[in-house]
Amino acid sequence: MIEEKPDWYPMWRELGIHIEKHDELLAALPNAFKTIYIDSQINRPKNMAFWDFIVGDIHGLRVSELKKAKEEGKKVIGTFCLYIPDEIIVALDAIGVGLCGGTNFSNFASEGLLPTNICALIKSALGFGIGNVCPYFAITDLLIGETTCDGKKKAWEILNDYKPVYIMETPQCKTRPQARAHFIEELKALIIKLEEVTGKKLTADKLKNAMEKISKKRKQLKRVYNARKADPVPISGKDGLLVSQVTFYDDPDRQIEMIGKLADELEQRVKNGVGVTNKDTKRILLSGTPMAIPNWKIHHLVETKGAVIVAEETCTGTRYFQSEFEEKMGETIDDLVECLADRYLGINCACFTPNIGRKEDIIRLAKEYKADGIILYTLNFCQPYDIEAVGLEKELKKAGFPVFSINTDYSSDDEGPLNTRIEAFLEMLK
Ligand code: BJ8
Repeated sequence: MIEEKPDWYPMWRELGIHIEKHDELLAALPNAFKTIYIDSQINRPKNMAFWDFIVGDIHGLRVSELKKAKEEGKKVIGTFCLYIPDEIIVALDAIGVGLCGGTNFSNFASEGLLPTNICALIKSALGFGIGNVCPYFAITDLLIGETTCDGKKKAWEILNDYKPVYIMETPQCKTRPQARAHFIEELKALIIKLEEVTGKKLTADKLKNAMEKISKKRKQLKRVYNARKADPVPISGKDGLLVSQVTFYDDPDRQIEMIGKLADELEQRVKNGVGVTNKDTKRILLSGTPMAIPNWKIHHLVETKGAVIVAEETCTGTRYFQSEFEEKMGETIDDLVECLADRYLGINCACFTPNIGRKEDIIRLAKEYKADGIILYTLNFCQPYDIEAVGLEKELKKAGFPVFSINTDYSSDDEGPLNTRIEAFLEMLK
């Protein structure tokens, strides 16, 4: 499929992309993908061909669709956090694109703008935003930031010098009634901002339809994750992660269809006892900071050592689909916004305090997915997840799970020591 790609250069030039840097990026990605996905895996589900195509054509088909939609008058809205509801964007006939960066390739553009002790995700996202190497950034009409962690909060101020950025204020203590009330007001303010940008008026019908559509996408992804509870596991952790990563920027209708087909195949595999590894392979639950595409580092290290990652308690994993709408969503915009607020406040991100739900989630998931061990994964300099990892390690061990904490970034410099430590951890698992 990669050989059949049309010539996308005119489109990239039109978007103002830094072609030389972009070529370097696109030369590196297929090689990494081939090593990590094609050469090191066996018996992959046949429906993964769709995701292979999507990665092979990462800046092609989808970007051309976005460009066409813009020519037809639609707006493209970039987001960086799971707390920004796609439902509102879709209901206003706009297109949402999740933009976090998962590679240090773009750091050349953010160097000097940020202190060195900032997490790799922020450096990468800011670099992509400023360096004109990412057509998804280039095509957006508006970026929506949020007040989750301190690093992101301040990064939006820098990004705002290059692109229009709207900040949504997410509460810090979400369990308080006044925090819920404030979040509802923030959602309403977001609606007003997006109405202004799109030139469209939100109606209850449009919002309800969008909520049903995005909820359907989440439910299909949940089916894929549910299949990963089986032993032998029907899909690798790498492929499970890739499916999650792509949901952030691909067309929601296509995602519903393609994830649905993959889920059908996986459920059939489970019935037939077909796996990508042998039964009784060591099973790992990974929990921590999100892994934006193409961050496949830990999955590759773990899975080339004969173990398998069975789930990710991350925003590019179970947090994406875990919390769902109440059955009765309501009929008015006010009802629906409340329903949205409750669903989104159910996401257990370390930026919130207290965040007791995350510990409960990890223990529940470790049991449901029959994990032999838990890896707590933190990007260097991510204070919220790093601090939570200290307490979580103790609590999870107390609950009987072997735990291994990893602090790392996007570079390959620490792969040697990490390999040794991961090997030692896997060996001690029963
Ligand atoms: S809901 S996890 S997507 S905030 S890794 S930038 S926290 S310093 S990404 Fe996140 Fe929303 Fe929470 Fe999810 Fe800051 Fe940490 Fe960096 Fe992070």
